[in-house]
Amino acid sequence: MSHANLFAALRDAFPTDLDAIAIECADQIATDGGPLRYSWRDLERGTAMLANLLLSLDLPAGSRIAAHTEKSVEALMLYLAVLRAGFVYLPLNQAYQAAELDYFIRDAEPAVLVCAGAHFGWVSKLAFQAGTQYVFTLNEDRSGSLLDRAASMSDQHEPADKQADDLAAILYTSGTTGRSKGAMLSHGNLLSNALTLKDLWDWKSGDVLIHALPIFHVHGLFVASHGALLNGSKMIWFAKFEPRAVIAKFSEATVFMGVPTLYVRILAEAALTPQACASMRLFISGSAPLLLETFEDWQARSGHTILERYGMSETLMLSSNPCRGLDGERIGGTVGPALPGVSLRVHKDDGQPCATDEIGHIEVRGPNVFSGYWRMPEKTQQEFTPDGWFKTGDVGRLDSNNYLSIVGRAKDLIISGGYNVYPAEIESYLNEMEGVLESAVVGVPHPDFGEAVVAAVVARPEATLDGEALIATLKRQIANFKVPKQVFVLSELPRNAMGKVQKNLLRQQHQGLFA
Ligand code: MLC
Ligand code: AMP
Repeated sequence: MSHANLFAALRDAFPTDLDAIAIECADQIATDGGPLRYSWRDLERGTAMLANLLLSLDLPAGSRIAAHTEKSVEALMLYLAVLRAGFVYLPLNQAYQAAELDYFIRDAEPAVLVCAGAHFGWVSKLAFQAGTQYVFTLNEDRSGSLLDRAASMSDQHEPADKQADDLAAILYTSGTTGRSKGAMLSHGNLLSNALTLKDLWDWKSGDVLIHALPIFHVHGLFVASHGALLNGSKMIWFAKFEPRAVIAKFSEATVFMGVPTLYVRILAEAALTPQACASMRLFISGSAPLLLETFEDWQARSGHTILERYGMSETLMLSSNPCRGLDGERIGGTVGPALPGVSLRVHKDDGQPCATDEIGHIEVRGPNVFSGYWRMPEKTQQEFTPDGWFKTGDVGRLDSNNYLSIVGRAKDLIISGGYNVYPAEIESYLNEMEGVLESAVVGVPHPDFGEAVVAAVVARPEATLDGEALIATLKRQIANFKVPKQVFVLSELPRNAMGKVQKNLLRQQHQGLFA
């Protein structure tokens, strides 16, 4: 296919009435005092003007356009404009601090970076030092140089001609041993996954999506946004998740997507009742394990059965519980069968296939699977089997109905509130600190975040450490969600006979810390 631009496919699905509301902001007020609203025409014109702005900069083909901004409809339009103009989108969590951002910018070498005006000083310094040509600002109140410059651009633009395997976005995932890796996703990866989910999740006319997730990860940026756009569905947009306000909007919506923490927080509200959810047809959970308790509580309190699905940055969505009753039952504690067109297998350590219900490594193949890590060919090769399957790093089993259950992770990864935290990265920061001899970071159960980051540190001889002081230092260095909720000072780390730190003992010891 020569014209495989994802934006073109999304735009083809815009309703014929371009003046209909495409996005209604639930937590932002327009100048007339009503809710801030965007029509389909606004999306069409806004993305054309932004695409024309990018093209006016005379950037080389394949240029990366990085966004380190708050969630806003304009930030979503920037993403769509990057696709439209044929460049490569690089979303970055606004919580990232200087050292983290510096790494991404040096690695991805974006030609353009968009950041909040309040951060322009330090962010532009990093970017210009790394060779970025243009730094624009985009603020929560829709002010800033990006929109100022776009305002004088034409609102006509023909989407760039793209092949299915042309790069559309790079999503950074932290590495288990050090450097973060940029997963390269193509127009074809994104479009094939979006089309599969449109059908599987039975998107229909009249559907309205509540969008309450951040837009710098797969879940909010791709799964949720593409789903609504490809169906020409209105989105009720939350710049920040607020459980009571979300419940109040269920009566105007039909579809909601969240990480488990969002479901836990909504369950804590008395306003969650079957009546409040009467117009809803589908609640989807993913990005982290959904506890069976949450699944069952949700059934009892809302009258709806959550559909749990499984995916990752490198592969987009992989498996899903059924949506339509005739496709089967939604089973709590499982992430359902592989998506149509996606192949999924479970293999033993020796590479042999596991029997039904036997636990092993989850490996996948399909049009959704990324082409590799940005500028890391060796790393890419390591993550694929010789016969071309991607090793997810997740551990699970397939039952006799081919439903997958994820039972653990081979990768040393903590998922806190849907965000990935790699212990090795936090340990490297702790080990650099004055007085720290060594450290070990683990995840322990947490009622709100699912898992919470906890660290154990050992002081150098003669040094005295204070856990709170270490936390305060980390808060100035790394994104807030990565900072350990507690740091324990130990005289030594538990080790096995081979000298390896026994993280499982640390986990066991602090199992009940947040119970
Ligand atoms: C915030 N905090 C967290 C945290 N989020 N701590 C641990 N884990 C998290 N996820 C901390 C802050 O540092 C702060 O600490 C305190 O909690 C309050 O911060 P906040 O900013 O007010 O929190 P809040 O806005 O309420 O954020 C919580 C949240 C957010 C659950 C809404 O984390 C969130 O949106 N998570 C979703 C992530 C997501 O979209 N993941 C998808 C990845 S895609 P202090 O100490 O400063 O007070 C993927 C693939 C797939 O995985 O399959 O989908
Ligand atoms: P990310 O790198 O942010 O894309 O995170 C991907 C990881 O999130 C996967 O490899 C899984 O470990 C985890 N994940 C995603 N969905 C689920 C789910 N439904 N249940 C358990 N883990 C999940």
